[in-house]
Amino acid sequence: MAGVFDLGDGIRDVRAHGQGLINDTFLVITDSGRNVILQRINRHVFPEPARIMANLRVLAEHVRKRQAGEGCARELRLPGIIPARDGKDFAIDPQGGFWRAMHFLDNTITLTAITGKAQAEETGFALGRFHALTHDIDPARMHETLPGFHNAPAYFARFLRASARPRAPAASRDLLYCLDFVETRRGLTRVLETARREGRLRTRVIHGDTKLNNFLFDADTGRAISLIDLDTVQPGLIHYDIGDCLRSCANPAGECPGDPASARLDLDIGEAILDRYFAETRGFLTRGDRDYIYDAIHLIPFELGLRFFTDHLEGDHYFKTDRPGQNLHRAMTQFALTLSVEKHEGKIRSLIGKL
Ligand code: GN1
Ligand code: MG
Repeated sequence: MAGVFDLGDGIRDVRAHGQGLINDTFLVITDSGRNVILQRINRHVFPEPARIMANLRVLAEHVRKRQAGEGCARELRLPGIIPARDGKDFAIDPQGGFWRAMHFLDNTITLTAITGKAQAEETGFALGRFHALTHDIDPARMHETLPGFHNAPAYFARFLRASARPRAPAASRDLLYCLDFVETRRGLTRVLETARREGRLRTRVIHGDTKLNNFLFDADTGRAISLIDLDTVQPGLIHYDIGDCLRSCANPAGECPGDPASARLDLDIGEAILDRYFAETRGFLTRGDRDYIYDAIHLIPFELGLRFFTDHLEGDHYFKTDRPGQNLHRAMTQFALTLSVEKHEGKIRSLIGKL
């Protein structure tokens, strides 16, 4: 499909790229050595992928104007869209697959784990800057690309349906553990949605998928220069992004450690991320926003564990897997992280208060 896009050059090579669990991603290298990201969007997950591209246009234009106006010292770069030869922002293949192409930001790297305070601060900078740049976009201008994404009570309802189905009699210990873990945390799933419904938290434009490998760092300086994977940019609570960022960046064990029990929240990394995040968002983050940051850090790993677990119960049709049982293992990992957050609740709350 690479040839359908207006690359202005021949194609030397196309290879699989990244570790995304939803879309298929390829790196295209052109004859003159330029790198382009080509993606097939998962249509089972994103019902109307054209909405993604429409949102990207709104985002790019807004961010361009804001950064030009401010002449800011440190820009956050966003990957630019490469249109198809017919001028559209995407192309449909004969099987109905939805493809799009974006510029690859050269001389950048992604990290598999945060190894020090400086990297943690850089992640906090990038997320804070992203929110600072987008907080004044009217969310009504953005489509919902993935309806119900981060609606934890809806995920819980879905879990109840999946867990009510008959199972093989010899349920594993891990499975029974997860059932119990989820059932005892039903109330947690409502915390952010209730605050939103009652007007204590307001809807803004969010990134939606702030895991570590969506942050790009300059290969020479190590500074964060971009946040990529913009498919879930849509109206939502910035708390989802903050919780997801700590979930992913402040757990040194990652999403697939050998032993799920090794997942934990590293308080030093978490503090460095939040410290820098607050510095970037001081201009608009409210007291009320701060009141729910602990809840977000608590909820989002639980929510992802619940999503992995439900996918396991439903037969692994949402997240890509390499082997049976992988989604159960991923769920156990997120639940161990949730437990670690619960264990450190006092410390996390006091560091949020202090920053
Ligand atoms: C999925 O596809 P990817 O890797 O960008 C998922 C996120 C999860 C993440 C966990 C649309 O993101 O919500 O946090 O996996 N994206 C979607 O690795 O469901
Ligand atoms: Mg994604």
